[in-house]
Amino acid sequence: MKQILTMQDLSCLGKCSLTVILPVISAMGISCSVLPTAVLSTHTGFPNPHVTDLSREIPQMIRHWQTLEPDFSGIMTGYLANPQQAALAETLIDTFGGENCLILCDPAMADHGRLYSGLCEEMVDAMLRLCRRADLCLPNLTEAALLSDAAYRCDGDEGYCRELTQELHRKGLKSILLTGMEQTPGQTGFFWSDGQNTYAYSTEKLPRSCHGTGDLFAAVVMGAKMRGMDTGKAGALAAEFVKRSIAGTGKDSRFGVAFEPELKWLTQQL
Ligand code: PXL
Repeated sequence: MKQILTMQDLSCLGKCSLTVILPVISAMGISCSVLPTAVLSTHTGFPNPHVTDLSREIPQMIRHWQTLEPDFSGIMTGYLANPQQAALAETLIDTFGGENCLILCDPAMADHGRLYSGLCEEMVDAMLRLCRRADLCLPNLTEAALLSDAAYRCDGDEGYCRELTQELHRKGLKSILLTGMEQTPGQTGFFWSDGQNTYAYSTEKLPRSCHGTGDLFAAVVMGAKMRGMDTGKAGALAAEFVKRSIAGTGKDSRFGVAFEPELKWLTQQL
């Protein structure tokens, strides 16, 4: 069984990041180790979360793991509590990211045109440096616009996505799966580019947005890549899984998306 390591926060109430990644990766038949960046009482979409920043603990955890020589087939980073943690993620990659280890970076720092509450502007440059280290990056439209210094458009069609990915390649990113593409009204999808080849995928857009769907998408992509799928197929599977999960989520989506009933369907697609 393959083993991956993921570095992101543990938000205790309101499913996102680790509480989404862990069950999805496990259901996909991959073993998942975790490096928590912070423990939050809730995700930052709720007012005034209590945050315990774990930056000081991370170097010691890495040092301990070094004595155990774990073998990771993938390293996946997500929400980081501050810019210094991006440098720690780079150390993690230097230490455990061997030749055959897939590095996936979800620069989970912004949505709907702005940074998540509590994050500072310096996060953008720190995340850009980390994204350069990744084999595959998964920004949404807001994150891609911030990372590439471009104007944000909430209704980004394929042309806009192509421009954003070209600019991100110029900034040093390798393979980019850009989420939130809206080719025509009522559709949502993604645009993938590795600088030479591109691929666009669209599906029906449900008329609501739920918290944690970016993390859910990233988890499925990582799991599917570990199961040998190419990036286009992995993205399409992730998009359909997210859509099914949103469709089954009740009115109050602040507590997260109801992905659990869809896990069986997900495993049947592998
Ligand atoms: O879903 C991304 C995410 C992850 N972690 C925390 C967040 C968010 C989005 O708001 O607040 C703590």
